[in-house]
Amino acid sequence: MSFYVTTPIFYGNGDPHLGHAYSTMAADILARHMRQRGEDVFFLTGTDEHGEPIAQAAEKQGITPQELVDRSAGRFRDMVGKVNATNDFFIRTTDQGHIERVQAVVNKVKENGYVYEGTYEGWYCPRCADFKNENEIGPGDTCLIHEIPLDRESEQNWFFKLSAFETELERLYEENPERIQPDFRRNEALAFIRQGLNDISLSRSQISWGVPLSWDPDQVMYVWFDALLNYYTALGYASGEEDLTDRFWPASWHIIAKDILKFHTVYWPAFLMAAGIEVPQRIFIHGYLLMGDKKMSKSLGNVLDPFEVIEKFGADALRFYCFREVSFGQDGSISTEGFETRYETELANDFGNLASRTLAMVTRYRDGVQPDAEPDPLLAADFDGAPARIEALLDEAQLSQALEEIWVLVRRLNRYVEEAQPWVLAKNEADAARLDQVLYSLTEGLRIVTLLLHPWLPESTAKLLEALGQEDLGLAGYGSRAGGTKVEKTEPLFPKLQE
Ligand code: ME8
Repeated sequence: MSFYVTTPIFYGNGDPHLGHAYSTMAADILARHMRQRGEDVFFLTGTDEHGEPIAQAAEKQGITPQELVDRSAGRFRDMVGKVNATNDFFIRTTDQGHIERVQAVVNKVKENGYVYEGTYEGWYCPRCADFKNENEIGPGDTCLIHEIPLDRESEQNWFFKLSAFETELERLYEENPERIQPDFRRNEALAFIRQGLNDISLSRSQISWGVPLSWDPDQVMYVWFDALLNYYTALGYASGEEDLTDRFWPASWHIIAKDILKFHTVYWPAFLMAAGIEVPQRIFIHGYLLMGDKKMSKSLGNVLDPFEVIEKFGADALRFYCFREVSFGQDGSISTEGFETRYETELANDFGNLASRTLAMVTRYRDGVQPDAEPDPLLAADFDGAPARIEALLDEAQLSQALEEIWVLVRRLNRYVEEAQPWVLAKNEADAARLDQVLYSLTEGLRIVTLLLHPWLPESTAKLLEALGQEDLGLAGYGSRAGGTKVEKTEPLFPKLQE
């Protein structure tokens, strides 16, 4: 089965921050998990490089827009690597391959009769690149999101007949509620659609930094359509030779945050319908990571720097913390103190110690060979069906619930050590068979949780799996590997923090 997951493409006029890293890590967790299941995976991320804010930022810095986006694409690519994301392609909307395909799709939308010429008159937020409806306007004609004055715009341009898709969109989500997750976000999308949809500008005439319309090159495409189309165009040229569209479209999941819900759940499927292209299967809308109770944002100056965290603790710790601390889908606060607590108590103690204790005992009592014994039935009940449960949760992109289920097993193994007391059994030759069983079961349980944890903790689990003599990453059930494998001790996976 093919599995195609995307992140938003981030604005190429800023620096990557933890919010961008968050969506990237989320998509990567799903991609890695699906590869473990043997699926045919494609994972896309990239940068959104056209539009007014970018042209303005470049002008301020005295450089060309192209120079500006070249620099920031480098920084975003770097972020993707640092969080250890395994994207298959990094799309830039200034790629020639993207531009050509955007033009082809928009021509199709026009051919199909959904484009007309008109005058736009209304309020526009340059930071959102969004035309605002009455109920999206704050006091004094300001943007509710950015709290800046809106521009009154009046210009002659091409329109997209969004209104023609009202009924079809409503039906899409009523008949297939799973398409937008979590459920409360689907209700938001439906509420927006049911208010009635106005046609929107498809092009802008006062901006030149964008994709020109082929039938009217004085106009550039409205940046949101250009940007949204990345998910589709990338498949056409990402691999160089093979066109991957048939293999991966429609996307399995678009991962985004709530700020861009309307664009993804309303504009995007409508545009695809107008072009006669299948709509994406599912959209997961996560919340915001907040510092205290404030949104993290560059303009508010309260950004927790993911690069610093990774430098100090490694990417695994960040990947773990974000999905453990904040339930994926909800808003949630993060903090340095919270991070340190989870690092110590959960990564270093619960998981790190379990791993080092287990490997140390097998080394000490059984010369580093996992004994061959029947799996202890005491653990079987807890591990029964565990991979299938995690798979089912991850099919719904429930990243935090899946992690919690795995953590229950990590804790169960720690309790098992305390209950079984291998160090007591080791003192008495008569308990040798029982010690074999305990060490077999513990090592086997550790192998299962390590495989399950791999998408969140790719680096440390890779080390641990090597120490466990486990070569492939395929998910496995408790008791599926017989004993006899040589294991090795490891350095602490999550070293204690130095003051
Ligand atoms: O909107 N918490 O780009 P953008 C969690 N170019 N996620 C956050 C976050 C936070 N505090 N802050 C940002 C754009 N994000 C457009 C997208 S897609 C066709 C075009 C993440 O650079 C989250 O994924 O403003 C959010 O949707 C995205 O960054 C916005 O990135």
